[in-house]
Amino acid sequence: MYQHVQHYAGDPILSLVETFQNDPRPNKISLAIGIYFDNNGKMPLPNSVLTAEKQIGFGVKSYLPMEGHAGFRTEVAKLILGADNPVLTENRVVVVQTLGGSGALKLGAEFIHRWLPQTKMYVSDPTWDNHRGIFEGAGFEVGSYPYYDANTIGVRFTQMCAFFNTLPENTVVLLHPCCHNPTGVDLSPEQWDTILQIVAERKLIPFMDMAYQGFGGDFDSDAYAIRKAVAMNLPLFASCSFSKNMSQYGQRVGALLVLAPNAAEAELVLGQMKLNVRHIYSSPPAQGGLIAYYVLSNKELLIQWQTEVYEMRDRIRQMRQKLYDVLSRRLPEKDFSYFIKQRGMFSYTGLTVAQVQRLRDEFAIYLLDSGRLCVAGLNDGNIDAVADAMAAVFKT
Ligand code: PLP
Ligand code: TYF
Repeated sequence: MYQHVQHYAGDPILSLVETFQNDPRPNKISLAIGIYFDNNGKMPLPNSVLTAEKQIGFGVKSYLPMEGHAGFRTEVAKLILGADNPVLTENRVVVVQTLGGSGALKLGAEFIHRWLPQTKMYVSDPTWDNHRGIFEGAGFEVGSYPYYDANTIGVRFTQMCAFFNTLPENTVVLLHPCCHNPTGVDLSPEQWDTILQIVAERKLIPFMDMAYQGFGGDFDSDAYAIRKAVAMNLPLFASCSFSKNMSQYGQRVGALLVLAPNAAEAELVLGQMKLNVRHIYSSPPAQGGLIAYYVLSNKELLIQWQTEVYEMRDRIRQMRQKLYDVLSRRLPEKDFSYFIKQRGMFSYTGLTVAQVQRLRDEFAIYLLDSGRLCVAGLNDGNIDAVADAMAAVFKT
């Protein structure tokens, strides 16, 4: 009956995690998946989140509404747009609690494809693999725009601007407001100003996917591009995830925000979002939504949580510095400053596929074939081994 079903080769990142798990070498090190690990190599639960979990407890949770927990939706909008953002009182920001950032992307993609059916969309070259899959799954033809420059380990900004300047009205451009996955290479505020000006002039639809708020600069500066797009009154879609910054990976906590031109249209958009949710999974998970609501709505817990995220961010920065220090000492002729300029959990290392393969085969160190390294997987116990091995393969 199912013989005709096409074989699925597996997700490249998740398959590599499996290969790692089956690797018998005791000294193996995984820097492949995008998960934050602490200095002991463990996934930490922030104390603020633990406090919230204890308060919420294990009792029965009823269904949430289709659009999610009302308090969560209000607090998320404040976190992303800034608590005093004037649009918050204009009732034209649609907020839906979603199944992680992935769910927000899917819901946004489905909505745009259904109601603006002629649109094409573009992702950065490269981007998180799943962006393409999610948008193609919603019916989009997905192209890519110039982004990463392998020669400078920076952004091909001139080419990116030129490309945006060719796009027709209502084209969706997927942007990473902070901590670009997979490269770690972000736009500066000035570059955002330029790009968003082009987005406005050409009447493009910016879809900002923010899965790492708090890991780049701070919670406010990481949301710079989103807030600027709101200030410019662009037809913004924004997805966010609490998987990493609240360690809610398995609880599936995220949100989709849409800026509508007015309250009446916001109501229409929300209605269709609810309908779509109803027809796919009826309502989002209660536990994770309540946890995030509890943290975000309690002033002390909010500050404690943000401080805890900044500790994670600072630990990642220390690992970047250490990697830079060791590699620069070992190979003084090479400029490794990109390791400290990149932001967030990931670094495009500049390693070739062959070099990545050598790291895996000879040193049991796992990076993605693209050369992406999860800096948050480094710690005081493994960084010397990783830096030594990288220096060895960089030499070849
Ligand atoms: N968007 C980006 C850029 C990501 O890196 C991720 C997760 O790794 C997601 C979205 C998905 O987030 P979630 O795990 O909450 O679905
Ligand atoms: O490492 C990454 O970029 C992500 C991590 O359900 C991830 O792919 C893994 C599983 C999942 C969502 C995100």
